[in-house]
Amino acid sequence: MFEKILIANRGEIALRIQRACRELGIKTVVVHSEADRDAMYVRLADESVCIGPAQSRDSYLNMPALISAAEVTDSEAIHPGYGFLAENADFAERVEKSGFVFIGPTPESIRTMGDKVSAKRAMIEAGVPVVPGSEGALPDDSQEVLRMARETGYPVIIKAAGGGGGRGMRVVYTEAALLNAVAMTKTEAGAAFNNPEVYMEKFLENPRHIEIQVLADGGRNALWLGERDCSMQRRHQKVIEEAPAPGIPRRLIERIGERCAEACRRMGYRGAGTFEFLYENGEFFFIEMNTRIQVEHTVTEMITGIDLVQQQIRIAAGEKFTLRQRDVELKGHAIECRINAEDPFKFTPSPGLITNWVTPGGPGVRVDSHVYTGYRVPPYYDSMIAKLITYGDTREQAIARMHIALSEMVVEGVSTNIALHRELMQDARFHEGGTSIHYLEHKLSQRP
Ligand code: MV4
Repeated sequence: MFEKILIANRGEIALRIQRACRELGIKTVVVHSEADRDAMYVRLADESVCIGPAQSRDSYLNMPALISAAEVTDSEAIHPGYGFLAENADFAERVEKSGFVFIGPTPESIRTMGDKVSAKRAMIEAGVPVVPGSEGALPDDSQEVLRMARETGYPVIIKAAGGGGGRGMRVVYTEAALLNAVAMTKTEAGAAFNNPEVYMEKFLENPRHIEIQVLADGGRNALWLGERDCSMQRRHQKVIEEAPAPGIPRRLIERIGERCAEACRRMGYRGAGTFEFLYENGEFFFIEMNTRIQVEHTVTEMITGIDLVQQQIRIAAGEKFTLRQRDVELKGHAIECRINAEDPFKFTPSPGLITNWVTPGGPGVRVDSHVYTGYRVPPYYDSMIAKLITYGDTREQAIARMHIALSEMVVEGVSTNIALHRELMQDARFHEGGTSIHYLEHKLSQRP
């Protein structure tokens, strides 16, 4: 096992990784920007290194500074967390070339999945169902593009190969609008991702967003750890996630999960990963793979009892990965509410000093947060300040516990979305389960 790991991230995930390290007896180095100097998790680390000014590009995205920090502290491995450089294949490569272990997949896997066209191709080869469409980048021949769209059937969606997470896409409803939309998406993609390649998919109008968690050792042992429903979102920001996904037949999910695990074996995938699907009319369609630990990994931890961050570290250290599919038991139900420091109506960030912070507790309640009374939420980064997770034997119990936990929670000094979460815990459609990716935005648009 490693003796010392450098954590190349901030906020709650930096603390989450620190906790996993502590349990494994690993010393931690936390890097921080000038804006995060006084954070408690920085003080709690065995060592800390300031890597630059507040702006992410000068600190958390500064590859030479991160690698120097690993060198001067004699760290053996780097955990990238999520966001920042977590899915940057060049960073993973530079980490390895500098003699450190990157806690994550190989640069090659990150690169393949980062290109959504090559990711889709890999899934087709592995027998994972994908959204029907161009099965590759769109050709230059307009007649051919028109023919593909006719065959796919309108509406179609044009997506940038270098995009993902909602960036670089355009929906097309008519043939008259197609070629112009393709040209515009290509131009934007070239500018934004340095890759003008685009592809075409059938546009699914009212799907759910369901994802499968995997863990793999880079060889033949690859497991899937159930699914998560992440449909409750606004502007591509997830708001609530839960596991398992309500109302989807178990045998269907098992079949998809097995396909994902098999895809990992074929790719030699190493570490934790997530296969994202759209689910509509009883069918799964792959859209993207995330090659990192995700914010919502917690709900999977709650229903499996498996510490995913520890598993990432064990796999990266080359420990024999002994977990087997039959050891993965999905039990109970977990829900995560992302608590953001934001305006409850306009959703604009609400940074500032937290003058009072009281977190809930009791059976089945977990709070992942780096925040405390007297903490100042910096204006430079993501506005998420806590993840509130509840567990129950049933979905109803998890919801009831979440509603109580939200009532117990006190945050003063900054605005938050706690009231929205409380409203959602009493929403009839949420209680039914199975709302689509458009539900929250629709509900918000109906507000007085
Ligand atoms: C789609 C889609 C409908 N049909 N693809 C948005 C984020 C990116 N990961 C893929 N996205 C979508 N792809 C087809 N063929 C609808 C979306 C989409 C979406 C997907 C997941 C979660 C939230 C979303 C919000 C709007 C659109």
